[in-house]
Parts: sequence; C-alpha cells; structure tokens
Amino acid sequence: MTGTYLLDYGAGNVRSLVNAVKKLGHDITFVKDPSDILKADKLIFPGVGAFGSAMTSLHTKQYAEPLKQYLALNKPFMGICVGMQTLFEGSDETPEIPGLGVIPGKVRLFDSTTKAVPHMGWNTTRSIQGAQRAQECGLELGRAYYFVHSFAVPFIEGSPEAKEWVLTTTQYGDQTFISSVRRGHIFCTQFHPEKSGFAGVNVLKAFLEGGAAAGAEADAAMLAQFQQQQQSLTPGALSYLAPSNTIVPASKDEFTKRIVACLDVRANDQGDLVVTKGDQYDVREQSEDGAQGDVRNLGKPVELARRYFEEGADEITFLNITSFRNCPLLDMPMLEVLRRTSETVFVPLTIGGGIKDVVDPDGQFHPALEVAGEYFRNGADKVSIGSDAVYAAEKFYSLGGKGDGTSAIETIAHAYGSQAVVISVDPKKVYVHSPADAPTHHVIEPAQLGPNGERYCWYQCTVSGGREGRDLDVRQLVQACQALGAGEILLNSMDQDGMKQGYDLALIQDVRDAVRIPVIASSGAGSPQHFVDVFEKTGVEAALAAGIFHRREVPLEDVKETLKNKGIRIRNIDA
Ligand code: 1PR
Repeated sequence: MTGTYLLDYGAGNVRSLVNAVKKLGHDITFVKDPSDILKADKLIFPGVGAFGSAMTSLHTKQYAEPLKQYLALNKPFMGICVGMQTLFEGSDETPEIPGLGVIPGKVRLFDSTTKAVPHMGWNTTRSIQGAQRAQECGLELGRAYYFVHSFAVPFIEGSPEAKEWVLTTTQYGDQTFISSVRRGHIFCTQFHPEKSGFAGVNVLKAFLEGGAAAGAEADAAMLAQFQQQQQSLTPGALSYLAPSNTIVPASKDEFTKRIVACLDVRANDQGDLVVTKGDQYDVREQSEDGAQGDVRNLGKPVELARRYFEEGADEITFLNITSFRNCPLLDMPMLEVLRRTSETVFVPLTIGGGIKDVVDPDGQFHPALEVAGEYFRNGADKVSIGSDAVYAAEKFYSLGGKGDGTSAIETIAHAYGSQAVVISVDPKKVYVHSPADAPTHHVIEPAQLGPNGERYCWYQCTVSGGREGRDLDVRQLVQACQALGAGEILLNSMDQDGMKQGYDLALIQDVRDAVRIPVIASSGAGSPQHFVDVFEKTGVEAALAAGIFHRREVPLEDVKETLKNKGIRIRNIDA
C-alpha cells in the first residue's frame, strides 16, 4: 500500500504525531516491515529517545538500508528530532555507533556550563535560505516551536552541511545550532512540530500537502546546477557552493520561559476521576467545625487540559496524586486521559504518579520502564517520578554516590532519553536555630523566621504525597537524580502549595544553583506578579500553577501579558 508512512521503532510518544496527521485529514500507516519503507509516498521518522538506541533499532529491524535508499531516491521525508540527527554522521551521545551519514556533520552535546541542558522549551528559528524557503515548509520565522534535546548539530558557517542542507538555525544561550534542514524532498526539524501548537501543525500540513515538495523541485535543480558548476571548477573535488540567496542569521537567543498548567487528578468519593487541588496537599473541603469534607472537584481532566492548551499553556502536567496507594499497570483512567487529551492538545504532556515498579493484582510484576512505556505510547512526552526518586537517591548515596543501573530514573532515561524523565519533589521546610542542628543537611536562611524565631531551615524530602518525611534534603535529592540521568526538576513546596502567597524563592534559587538541568518552579502562585518574581529572581526555566488557573482567578493570558510587559520572553498565545 502506498501513502504516508510512519517509521516508528517503539521508543516513545508517536500518538500526538499520528493524531495531528489524522486531524489534518490524512491517513498514516505504521512501517511494519523493511519493505514498507520503499512503498511510502511520504515517510515521517519521529525519532525519540537516545541516538544510539534509535540507530540500533534501525539496524536491528533492518530499516537502515531501505531508509538510505529512500533518501537517495529523494522521496518526501520528514525527520523529527532524533529522526533528523540520525541522518548525520554520528553523535557525541553514542560515539561508537555511526549515523546514516546522509548529511555531513556531527551531533554534539550542548555546553551546560552556560545554560540549562536539555534545551527544553519554546524557541524561534531563523532561515539562512530566505523566508520563502522556510514558508514553503510551513515555518514562520519568529514563531516559537517546541524543542527538547541535549544534543544538536552546531551551525558552522561555510561547512558543507551549512551550504547544502541547513534551512534554519536556532540560538540557545551562547550556541547556534541547526534547527531544520532541507534538500530536495528531504526536510527535517530538530523541534517537534506535533508538540508546537498550531504553529507546528502548519509545518506538518505543509509536508503532507506538498509545500516543501513544491519548492523542492526548484531546489533539486538548483543543487544539481551548483554541483555541476563546482565540478567544472575543481574537477573531482567534493565541495559545495552556497545558494545565492543565503542569509547569515543574526544570533539572538529567543528561548522563552514556560508556563505549565498542572492538574492533580484522583478519584473522588463517588469514584469519578476529577481534577482536584489541595492547600498544603490537603485536597478535602473543610467544614466550619474543621471536619473533613469531600474531595474538591475542580473539573474534568481532559476538558481542563484542552482549555489550558487553548489559553496558551506551554505544557500540561497531570499528576495522579493517589497512585502510591494502588497503581496497577492497567491504570486505565490515566491512560485514557492521556489518549483523549492528545487528540486535541498539541503541547507537551507530562504524567506523574505511580512511575515505579508495580505488581498487578494478579501478581504480575512490571518494571517502572514498562509502566513509563505504557504512558509514552498513550500520549505522554515525559514521566514525572516522585516517591521512587527519593528511594533512588537514598540508594545512590548508600552506594557511595553512584547508581546501579536499576532505578526507574536510570532505566527510563537510558531507553527514552533524560529529557523524558522529570523528578517531582515534594519538600517540607524544617526550621532550625542553627546549621549545627541539622549537620547532615543543606541549610539555608529563609526569607522569614520560623514560628519560634528560627533563622535557618532545611527542606526535607517526602514520599507518598507528603505523608512521610525522609532523612534526605532537597539538594541531596536533586543532585543525585541529575547524576542518575534525570532531565528536569518539578519543584513543589508543601508549605506554599495552594496558599497563593507566591513561590518559595529561597528554595527555588537554591535548587536552581544546585543542578544544571531545567527547573520548574511550583506551588504558591497567586498573581501574575508572582511569575515575574520567580523568573526575575531565580532564573528558573518554567513556572507551574494549578489552583489559580482552575478557579479562573488569574487567567493564563494575564500571566503571559504581564511577563511580556516586563520584558520576559514568553511564547505568544497560539492561534
Ligand atoms: O510519588 O511518584 O507516585 O508521585 C505522586 C505525585 O503526586 C507527585 O508528583 C506529588 O507531587 C503529587 N501529589 C501527591 N499528593 C498530592 C497532594 O496534593 N495531596 N500533589 C500531590 C502535588 C503539587 C503541585 C501543585 C502545585 C501548584 N501537587 O503539583 O499542582 O503545588 O499548586 P498551586 O498553584 O495551586 O499552589 P509518585
């Protein structure tokens, strides 16, 4: 059968891509056999995870050779993220495994001494082949797209790949990297169109409807002409000439801060799955006499997620907050929530709660990797690990500061990449009069004195939704998790949660300084100014809120407008 094919090797969330393609009115068939590749009229390769595992899968499934042939035939191809990287010669991520070598150049690790790595969030592109060529591919220069990667191909002016392949570049901190390539009918993006809101859907549309291909005829003819000219100038030499309309992009970092909407989900007393919200983690209504009432019901998960996508949320996080109780692998409600959400929401989705080794009621054991895999296949882009991360950090220190390769963090990061592993931290402040009162913990001076005039505090990690404190501080936790391979920290605060008094800036600053991976500040947002404060004062990459959005007390639009007016870069609300 001919048509559009998807090259999936089972490594991650391709559901959103399939949903986006279907929403655009196109059918898509999964490649099941190497011979399917050459049958395709159009082929999409959404590489997910690590470069090495992607290449290994291509070889094991015997896809590599037909894929090379398909590319040599210059048939319409769209590579996404690792799907683009595999076309290069190799990657720092797995130096021993070569890439397909279709494009000259190597994929390199970002420098994390000057910025958070992974590069995770929304950033713009600049065309070096002129705006028209970018437009043919559905790209709008200056519009933000969603990136998530630790490795990228540096843009080197005058290099063979720059002259022959590079369509756009993107600036991240002090580094300019290749964000899309195009030659003939081959078009690849480092960003994820299927996660880039309507801007990304336009890119997919252009590919499916032949925008890139339309301009590609001229492109291929022009290239052939260049190569001919070149050969006549220097016979036999392999060198390239730049297209005449090459524009060298100005370097400008337009990486934006992210606003994350968070949905704490659980079953209420009637057994319905609802979005709830606690104050300091207590999600039940309080009656006047102090008695505990029903679980607060602030809406339905799928509907609320869609509302936040439409209002401009840059990411959506679902936390299954009672998963520590009983969490069989077939936790159908959350899988169903993800499946349905990914039909209409085209920004990254994170799922947390219960990412750990589980035993089903029938006694069957499922490792955390399998649990996470189930969530990725059903529409999650990242999983967030709470309690299990605390246990993994404790083990890390008991082994003298190393992992043994078995933790959920290590196994999931290895298979799906660090960027897919978020650590959700639930810390609680413990006040002390002097640092000597907490000799084994990292002590800081909070903004306000403790209830008994204490000048210092440390932040104790908790498990099981804050029900149990452990002998581990937040700095110990986040540093251990980073070492084990986590890609991002979601930093809650049990003290600030639901209080609308602003984020705990001292805690957030301390964590931001302790790790190189991105940090999402969470808990306590009560006004747009609180977002301004957290970005201006701590330098975190993202800020999350729940209660004020659910209750429509502060619209997401107001938060973005206020940040923009203060000169903080944010993604414009999509249309
Ligand atoms: O331990 O891996 O099963 O994960 C459980 C997950 O559930 C953890 O991510 C943990 O944070 C979360 N969780 C457990 N119990 C609760 C609870 O509230 N009773 N929710 C809970 C944590 C905190 C935030 C909240 C922000 C922003 N919720 O995510 O959304 O504080 O709120 P605000 O803007 O209204 O202040 P595991």
